Amino acid sequence: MKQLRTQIGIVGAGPAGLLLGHLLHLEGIDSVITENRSRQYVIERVRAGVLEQSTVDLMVQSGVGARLLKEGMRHEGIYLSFGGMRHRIDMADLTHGRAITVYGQNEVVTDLIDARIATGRPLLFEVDEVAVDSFDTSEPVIRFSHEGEPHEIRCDFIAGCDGFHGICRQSIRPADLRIYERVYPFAWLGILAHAAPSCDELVYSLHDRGFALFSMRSPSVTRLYLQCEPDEDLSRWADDRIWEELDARLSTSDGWRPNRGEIIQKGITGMRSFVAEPMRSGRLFLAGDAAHIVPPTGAKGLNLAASDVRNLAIALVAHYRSGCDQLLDEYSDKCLRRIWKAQRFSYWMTSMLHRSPEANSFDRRRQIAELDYVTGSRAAMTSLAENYTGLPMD
Ligand code: RFL
Ligand code: PHB
Repeated sequence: MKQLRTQIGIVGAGPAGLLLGHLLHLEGIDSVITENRSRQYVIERVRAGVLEQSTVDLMVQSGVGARLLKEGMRHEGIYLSFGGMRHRIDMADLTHGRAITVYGQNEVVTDLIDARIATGRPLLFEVDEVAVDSFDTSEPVIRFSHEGEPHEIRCDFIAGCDGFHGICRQSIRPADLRIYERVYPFAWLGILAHAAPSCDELVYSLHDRGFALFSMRSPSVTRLYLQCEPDEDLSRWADDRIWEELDARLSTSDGWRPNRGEIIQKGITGMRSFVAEPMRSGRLFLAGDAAHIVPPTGAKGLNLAASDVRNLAIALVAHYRSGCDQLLDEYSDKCLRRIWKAQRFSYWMTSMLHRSPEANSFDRRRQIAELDYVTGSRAAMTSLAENYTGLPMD
């Protein structure tokens, strides 16, 4: 058995775990990051694309923003499309200059892994049989096996950054957690295509055949999503059928539609809202998707992971610098206020833009009226813009 000792044991090397390890490193706090997947898998997993202004600011201020500033695509507006017309929301104008940046989660994770490796601090991929224990004592433990050898990390605190399916939240006694959840009766079929984006900004579209989203990853790669059935069989979606459906749902009467190109990735994403409260049990702190999930329509998941670990890092620094645990005690409540606002926004965007099988003709007319209002009222557009570009982290 190999024994290790660290200050913070971090489970999961997604955006939450890696960014936390980085922020702690900057403050001279030691950590070990354990990840059950391979480095390549973690980097190649296709997920988020939209960073809020404050996530960009956090990356830049903490010294991992150089490539993001160079390659990220700053977007000052988005389009809402319905009835064959695209309506632009000028987010920067409505929010005194705030914007979003399109930069793939793959790139964020790549930059954070590079930064971690440069510090020489441990980051262990492909660990197995991970378990967390004794977090109700002053010396919690993480156990796992790595390269065939059992390991034990003793630490001051555990950060559960192991995503929705991870083991950290599941290790907390059910009686100590309150769970809030909604599962939506639809999913997203997402593709990446080698095609130059035909529009400079994202297009969220509601069509009678369902939701569609036009996004991008680079000047030569388009990212597109279609609302589909929750149990959709990907093998039923030949490339031609995907393009026809995207054309039907996205093309507008001014002749705009997405450019086509070779499809290089396809996947289905379920839609769920989920919150576990509190985000702490003893010396185990949950952050990111381990504690909460939002449907992707609001583009909030990765950004919430960033704001959680920012709060956690600040609280841990206070603990080590001044022996004061007030911020650790306030961590869950502080995060949850922002999380619930993002839940509200993501739920609202999702219900405004998807065709629900439960909706009747009244609901469909009301949805169009909602879009008509949101794209016509400066007050409504301002509310959308301030939420989409991100509410303050403090
Ligand atoms: P992650 O990214 O799931 O990372 C958790 C890590 O923990 C590992 N793990 C374990 N490690 C050790 N031991 C165990 N027992 C473990 N179990 C699991 C996992 O392998 C993984 O590496 O969670 P984190 O760090 O909290 O980050 C959250 C974000 O990944 C997520 O919220 C976003 O991807 C959500 N999301 C979006 N968020 C945005 O902010 N903007 C977007 O535009 C956006 N678009 C999206 C999205 C998510 C999507 N999918 C596929 C779910 C679009 C899509 C399609
Ligand atoms: C993406 O580019 O993957 C993306 C963009 C906006 C969303 C969700 C995903 O709301």
